[in-house]
Amino acid sequence: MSLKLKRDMRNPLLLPVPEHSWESRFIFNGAVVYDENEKLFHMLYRAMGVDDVSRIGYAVSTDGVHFSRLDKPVFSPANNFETKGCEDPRLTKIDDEYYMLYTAYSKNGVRVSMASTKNFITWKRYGVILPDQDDKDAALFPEKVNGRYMLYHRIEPDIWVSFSDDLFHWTDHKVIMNPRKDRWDSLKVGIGAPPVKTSQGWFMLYHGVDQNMVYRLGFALFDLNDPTKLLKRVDNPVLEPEEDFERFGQVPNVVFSDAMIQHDGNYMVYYAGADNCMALATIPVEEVERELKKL
Ligand code: BMA
Repeated sequence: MSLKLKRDMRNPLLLPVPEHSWESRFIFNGAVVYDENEKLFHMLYRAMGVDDVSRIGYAVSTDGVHFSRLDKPVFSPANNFETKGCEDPRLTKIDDEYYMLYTAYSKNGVRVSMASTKNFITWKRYGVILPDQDDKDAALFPEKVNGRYMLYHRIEPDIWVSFSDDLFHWTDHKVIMNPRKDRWDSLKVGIGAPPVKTSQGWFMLYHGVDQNMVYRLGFALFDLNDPTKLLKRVDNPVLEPEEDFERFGQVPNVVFSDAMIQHDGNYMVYYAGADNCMALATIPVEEVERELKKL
């Protein structure tokens, strides 16, 4: 049996809001965290409106399905690296602070940038944190591994890892995962959500792109003590564009995720359909554990 994510019947969960000029056209690629104390799901999503610049909007939910949204963006371009937008947030809680890695987009290309918040409204901005070259799809580990912070990022076409002692200075950049020839992830790969720590290893959701530019999602497992070491990779995609809202939109044939959380015995994967709207798909944790053991 191959692992498949199950779509929520209420998809799509969030759509653009025509009355809000900053999010009137597309909303997608949302980061989601669940706060155990507040019992709330917090979402930061990428929004595009009349000026084609990406900003970050905020939504909150008690059940992970019905979200209430603010009518203004909570994070907008603020420097020369971001003139074309702040894209694709990924959230990781470290101590009592949420760190957001995002793509800063300008005429110079894409760069990995970082900001942090405690309330999703007010921010500390740290700017570009990785070397000055095209780089995106970055996600922080939720804890130090062997005494150092780690993040995954993507320099085309591979997934890379970098290390830091303080979260701000990143070194020892190294490739950890490549595209696979003649497969659904043959052109490029990139991290989906920040990796989740499990007893079997660091569990990773990633996206793969094929020669026809179809975006699909897959699972991989990395060594617990050395997350530069790829242990297993599921053969087939766990989600691929099938529904109309995934096949038609700003960019056709795309399922793209920035968020996977463990909640009530399930992995909840928040993903975007066709760079257009937000949706949810889930899979029982126990099923993933069982199937990964067989690989
Ligand atoms: C990637 C990113 C994502 C987007 C995807 C599919 O390169 O730009 O924001 O969802 O392409 O278009």
